[in-house]
Amino acid sequence: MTLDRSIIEGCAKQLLSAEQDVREVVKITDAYPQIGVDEAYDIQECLRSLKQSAGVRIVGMKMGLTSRPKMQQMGVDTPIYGFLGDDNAVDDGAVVDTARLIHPKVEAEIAFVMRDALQGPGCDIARVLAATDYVVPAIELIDSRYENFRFDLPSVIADNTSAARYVLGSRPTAVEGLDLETLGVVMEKNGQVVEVGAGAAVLGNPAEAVAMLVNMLAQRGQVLPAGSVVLSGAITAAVAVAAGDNVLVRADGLGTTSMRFV
Ligand code: OOG
Ligand code: MG
Repeated sequence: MTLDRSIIEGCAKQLLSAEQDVREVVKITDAYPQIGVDEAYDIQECLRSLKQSAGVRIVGMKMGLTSRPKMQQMGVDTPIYGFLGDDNAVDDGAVVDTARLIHPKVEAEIAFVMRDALQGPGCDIARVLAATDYVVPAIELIDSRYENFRFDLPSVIADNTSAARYVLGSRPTAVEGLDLETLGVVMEKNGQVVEVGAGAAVLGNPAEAVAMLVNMLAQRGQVLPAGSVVLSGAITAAVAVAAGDNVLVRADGLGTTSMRFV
């Protein structure tokens, strides 16, 4: 089914202004129940073009809903992808202003930084590892533009999978010799452990999420460019944050990364 171009652009503009004005909107499928997954990625691509026209540089991609805890938390059961712009990047340990966010939540993730471009179909874990420059622990801050963080699959895809901010650890680690499946990850909020998990929570291996991303991009005739940052998806459920909070993620052997909220 093809959706009228004016509807695609209208949805993308509405989601962009919701983000800019820090305002919730009703999910797009309430107004347009005919929007499916393909049309939702059309809207996401339109949103990406609008941001690029406004000067945003695309620095990478993210996978979402790759773990059982996240699928259960959000009531959605298929992995999805979104894009990361330089406006989403935050320096390790930096302060994030909650006044610019609607209802922020944080997730513990493993980020891949790609040395080589990857093209699907047929991408697998071995190709991902061979193309990876290094991995680092990451915190993804998600902020759905929808009321009460409630959505269906097409709505969250159109909303760039709730992408808002992310921070990467500052110590790169090569993947050679690393067991990404047993890699333990701990999330602390204000010095208390709030979530724990291991890499295998993400599709059995976080590198599998990167392979899936590459294969999903191929379905739309796209590649994962060299130099991309890839957030491989939350290992644990997402945790709500507010002004005054400090969040730190520690990954076994990879060091830590943190965000502070005002
Ligand atoms: C969708 C984005 C999920 C992840 O890592 O699973 C995501 C959402 O839960 O709002 O980024
Ligand atoms: Mg995420």
